Amino acid sequence: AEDGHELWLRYLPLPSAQAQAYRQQLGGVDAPADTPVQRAARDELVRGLQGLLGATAAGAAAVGQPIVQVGTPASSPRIAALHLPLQDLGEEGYLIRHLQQGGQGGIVVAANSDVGTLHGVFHLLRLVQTTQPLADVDLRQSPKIQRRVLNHWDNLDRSVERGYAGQSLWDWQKLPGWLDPRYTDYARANASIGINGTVLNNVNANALSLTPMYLEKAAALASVMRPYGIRVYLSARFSAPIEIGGLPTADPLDPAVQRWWKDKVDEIYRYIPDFGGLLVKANSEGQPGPQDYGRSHAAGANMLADALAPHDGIVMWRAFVYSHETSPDRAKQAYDEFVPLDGSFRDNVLVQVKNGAIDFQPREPFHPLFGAMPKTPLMMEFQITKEYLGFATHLAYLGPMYEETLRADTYVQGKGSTVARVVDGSLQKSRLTGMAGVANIGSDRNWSGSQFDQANWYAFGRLAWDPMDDAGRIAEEWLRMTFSNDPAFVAPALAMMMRSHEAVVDYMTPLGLAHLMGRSHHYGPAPWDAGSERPDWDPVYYHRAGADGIGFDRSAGGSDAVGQYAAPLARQYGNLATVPEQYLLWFHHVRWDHRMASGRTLWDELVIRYGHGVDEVAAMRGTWDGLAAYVDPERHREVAAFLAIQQDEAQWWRDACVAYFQSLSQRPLPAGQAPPA
Ligand code: GCW
Repeated sequence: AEDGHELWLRYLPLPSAQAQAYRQQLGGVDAPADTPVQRAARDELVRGLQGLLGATAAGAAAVGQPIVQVGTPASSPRIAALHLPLQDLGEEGYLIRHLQQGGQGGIVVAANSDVGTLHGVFHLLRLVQTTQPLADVDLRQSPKIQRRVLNHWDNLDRSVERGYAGQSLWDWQKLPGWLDPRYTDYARANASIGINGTVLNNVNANALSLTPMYLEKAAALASVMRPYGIRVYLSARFSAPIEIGGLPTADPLDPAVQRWWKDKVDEIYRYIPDFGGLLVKANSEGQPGPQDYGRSHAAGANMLADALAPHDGIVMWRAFVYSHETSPDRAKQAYDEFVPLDGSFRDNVLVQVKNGAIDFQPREPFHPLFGAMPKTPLMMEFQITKEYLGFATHLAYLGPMYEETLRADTYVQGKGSTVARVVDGSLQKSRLTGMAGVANIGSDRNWSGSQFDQANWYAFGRLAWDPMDDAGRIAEEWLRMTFSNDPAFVAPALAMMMRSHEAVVDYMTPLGLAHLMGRSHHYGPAPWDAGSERPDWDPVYYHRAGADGIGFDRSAGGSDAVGQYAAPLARQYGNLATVPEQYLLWFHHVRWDHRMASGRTLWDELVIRYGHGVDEVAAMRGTWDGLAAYVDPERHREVAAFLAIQQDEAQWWRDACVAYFQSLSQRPLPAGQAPPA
C-alpha cells in the first residue's frame, strides 16, 4: 500500500524515455563489496537503479556499456588509477563525475572512505530520482558539521516523550535476538541524508539503559547502523552511579564516582567499539546533575569527558537548563549559567543548545548563547518532532524555521557572524562541531506520524550536512522523491510547504508571542491558564496581556534578556522602533494602540494575523485538493484529512486567543474579522 513507509527512497520506475536515457550512462554497476559498508553502498545502488531504470539497468554491464564506478583508491584499483582529487573531501565526503570511457559516458562515485562512497551513492540516486541531467555532472560534497545526530526521546517502555508517530522504533523486549528490518530502513534513510549518529534513549534518562542487559541491545542496534556510517550514542542519567552502581553519591569530584564512570564507559566500549558518546540533561526540570553537589556543569561534563576521551568518545552536555525555581525571566537562565563556564570544558565536550532560549516555540529569536562562548563548541539542537507546532496533524514544514535560526546574524565578530558559522565551527575555530535533531520517528507505517512530517526529518539531515543549504531547494528535492517530479505537482506543493510554518505561527503565536499552549500537553490554546505552582508554567507568564497591552518586556528597562545579545542586536531588538515585528512581543510589552508598520494598531494587527493563519490553512486545503491527480489515493486522503483537522484547530486557536485577548483589550474586532456565524 502507498502509506509512506518507503519514505523518500521509493525508487519507482521513471517514465520509460527518461529511464532509457539514464541507461545510456548507468548501464551497470562496478562497486566493491568486500566490507559491510561497501555492500551497503553497492546494494543500495543496485536496488535504486533497478527500481528507477528497470531490471536491466543494474548488475553486471555488458561489454562496452557505460557503468557507474564506485569506490575508494584502496577498494578499487580502477578508482585508484583515475588519480582523482580526493584530498579535500575528508572522511565522509565524495565526488561524482561524468567520465568519458572509450567513447561512451560513465559515472564515477569516489571517496576516501567506504562511508564517503555510500553518501555519494545516495547522492547519485537522488539525482536520478529527481531527474537531473548527468551528462556534465562534476560535484564534490563534504559535510560542514561533524556530528549530525538524531536525539530520540524514547523510553525503555517504548513510549516516546513528545513523540506523535506511535511507539518507539526500538523494540527493547525483542532485542538483541530479533533485528527488525525497519532498523535497516531507518539506517538507510538516515545515511541517505547524511545523518551519522543516533542517541537511542530519552534525555530524561533511565539509568537502566547503561546496564549490561540494555547495552547488549544497544550493541545489536549499533551493528545494524554501522554499515551505514551511523554511530550509536546514549543519554546518561547523572545519578546512575547511585541507581545502578550502588554508590552513595554521584558527586563528579568524588574519586569513586569518577572510577565508576570510567569503568562504565570502558564496559560500553566493549559492547560497542565505535560508540559515539553520552548526551546529558542535568539540573533541568528535576533531573539530577552536578549542581546537586555544589559543582558546575563543567565539572559534571568534564568527569564524563575524561572517561570517554581514551576511546575518542564525546559528551554532548545540554544547555537546556530549566531550574526548579522560577526566575524573573526563564529566557536568561542558560546564558547566565553557561557563559561564565566558557573555556572550562574539555576538548571532547559539545554544549548542546536549543535553537531558542525558551523551548522550541513556533518562532523564537536565536539563542543568545550562540556566539557568546567562543572557547566552547556549541552544538545546535533543533526539534523535529512538533511538540508546540500541532503534533503530527498540523502541516508545518520546518525547513524555513531551521534556516531562519541558522542564517541569523549574531554580530559577535561583526556582520556575517551567523549562527550557522558558530555551529559549523568556522567563526570561532571549533575543533568539534555538531547538530542534533529531536527525532519525530516512531512505529507508525509512515514513520513520522504524517506524510509531510517526513520532510522535517529530511530537512534536518540536509541542513546538518550543510547549514547554509536552502530550505526551498530541500523541500523541492524531497517532494520530487516522495511524491512526483511533475512540475504541475511540485510547484503548488512546494509553495504550500514554504508557507506552512508561518501559517502555524500566525494562528498560534503571532508577532513574537510564545507558549500559549495548554500546560503539559502543549497542543491546543490556553492563553488564560494561570495559577500553577510555578508561574513560568503558565501562558500568562509569557504573554503578560492586560488592559494596557501585551508582551514580555525583555528590553533594558525590563528583564534585559536583550542584553545577552551582541551590542548591535541588543540595540535593534531592544528598541520598539527597530525590533522586527516577528519578535515584537518577545522583547516588548506593547500598548494595544501601538502603530504597526501596516498602519494598523497592534490590536487590529494581532487579530488580522490570527485570521490570516486560518486563511492560509484553508488555502493549503484547496491546493492539496487540486493535487489529487498526482498522488496515490491513500496518501492523498491522509494528508487531506489532517488538513481538515488543522483547519478546524487553526480556527479554534484563532477564536480562543482572540476572545481571550479581547476580554483584556476591550477593543472591537477590526472590520471583516468577526467570527463566523
Ligand atoms: O520541550 C521540553 C519538553 C520536555 C523535554 C524538555 C527537554 C525531554 O516539554 O518533554 O524533556 O523540553 O528538552 O529536556
